[in-house]
Amino acid sequence: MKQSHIERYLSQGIQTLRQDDPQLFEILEGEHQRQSESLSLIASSGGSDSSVLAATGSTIVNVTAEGYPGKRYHAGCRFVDKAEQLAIDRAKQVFGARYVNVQPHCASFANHTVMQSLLVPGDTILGMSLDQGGHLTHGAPANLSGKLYKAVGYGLDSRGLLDYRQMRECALEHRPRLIVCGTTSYTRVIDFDRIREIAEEAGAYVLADITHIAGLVAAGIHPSPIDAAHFTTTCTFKQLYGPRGALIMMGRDADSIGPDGIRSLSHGIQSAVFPLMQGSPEVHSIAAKARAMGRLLEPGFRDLARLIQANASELAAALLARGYDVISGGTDNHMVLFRVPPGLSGETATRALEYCGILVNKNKIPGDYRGAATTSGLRLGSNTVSLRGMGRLQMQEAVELIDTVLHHARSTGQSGFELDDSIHGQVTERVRGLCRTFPLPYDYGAAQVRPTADAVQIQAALTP
Ligand code: DSN
Repeated sequence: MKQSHIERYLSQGIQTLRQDDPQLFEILEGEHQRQSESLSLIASSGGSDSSVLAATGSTIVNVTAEGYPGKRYHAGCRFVDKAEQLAIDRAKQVFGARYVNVQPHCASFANHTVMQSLLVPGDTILGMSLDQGGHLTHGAPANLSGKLYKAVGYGLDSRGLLDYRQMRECALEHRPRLIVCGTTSYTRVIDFDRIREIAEEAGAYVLADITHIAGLVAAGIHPSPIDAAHFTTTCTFKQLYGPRGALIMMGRDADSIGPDGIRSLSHGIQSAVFPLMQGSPEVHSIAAKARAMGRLLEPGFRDLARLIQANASELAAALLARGYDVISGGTDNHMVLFRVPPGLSGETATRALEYCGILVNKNKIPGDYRGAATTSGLRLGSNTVSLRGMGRLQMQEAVELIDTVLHHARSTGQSGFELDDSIHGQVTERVRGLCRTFPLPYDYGAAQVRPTADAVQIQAALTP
């Protein structure tokens, strides 16, 4: 097939970069290799395939396009309009939504945008506390959401499960205008219908931030909040394997009249995204969101989502079998949260594991006496290892390697650690072996980059 204009231009771009700016080229090449050779168990990592990256890097980025399809403030938006409408239509199909806005630059902005469409400074919001698994933008004191609004927090019960009773009590006591749900480290199913019931009783709106579990929701593996919540937000780069950016979605409440008594809630979001919060949208990201949504509609994505969940369960089971304190006793999604052994903090454990090529992140656990920069826990996630086609045996091996490092690493104070060279050498070699055997899909070469449709490989990985 003859190369098209855009194919020539994009491949010329990478060649020019290598030739004219070797300093930057080497940084980018080094990062690509680092990702290939690392065992990423970062819960917020995904993996964008080369077709998503090509859309992100295409010349559509040159278009300034304030406004929405068919209603722009600049000329030259014919193709941008089509790309944005395609992203909207596909996202609606993926999530069963009635309204989608694909312009938010990131999920944090998306959350602020929803708040701006509903609230005035001083209003009360109820969100999960940061140290219980919430997100900064759900009302943390350090974030604008905790400064503009009176933020009240709910959390987990003594079993590490979301405390709906506490949520209800807080809602009835403080009468928030908005209840924010969705978490960054909660490993169990979230009952969005129950949260809506609490909100109805308290006279509040519901915002579900499904940034972490959006892929499981899209695949029908986790209950969807689209109709239960008034507003659903998600980033597009974690479990949706798309570009940096976010979506705001609505289901049955899209046409409900908003707080001003005149406009619908979705109309409120439309004008809150632009012009209230953002100017010209990132049209290249919108094009890449369209591509990512297209990949989610492929039948193989459900297999990948099942693998993500199965792999996380296996990680939790293997940790429990080795005596680790797994918060909530297991997982229903892609995340696992556990306590590090005595003598180590989450910070030293993270550094020691990274030294051996295993990437995780330190995370506070319920009742943690350590701060967020140190922590007593680690959070694991299975999005990227599942994309690589790893399965049950590889999760067991990953936990064996984690256990080896955590039991041999010695804290030297602050965030320092010591690890015997022989342990470092053995673990690093086995990590490299795993990564070589299960390369990231983009190492296969462009022609074969269709991992989410590769049900055969995924089914093979699911087989013990
Ligand atoms: N919210 C952070 C996380 O969960 O890792 C970044 O996306």
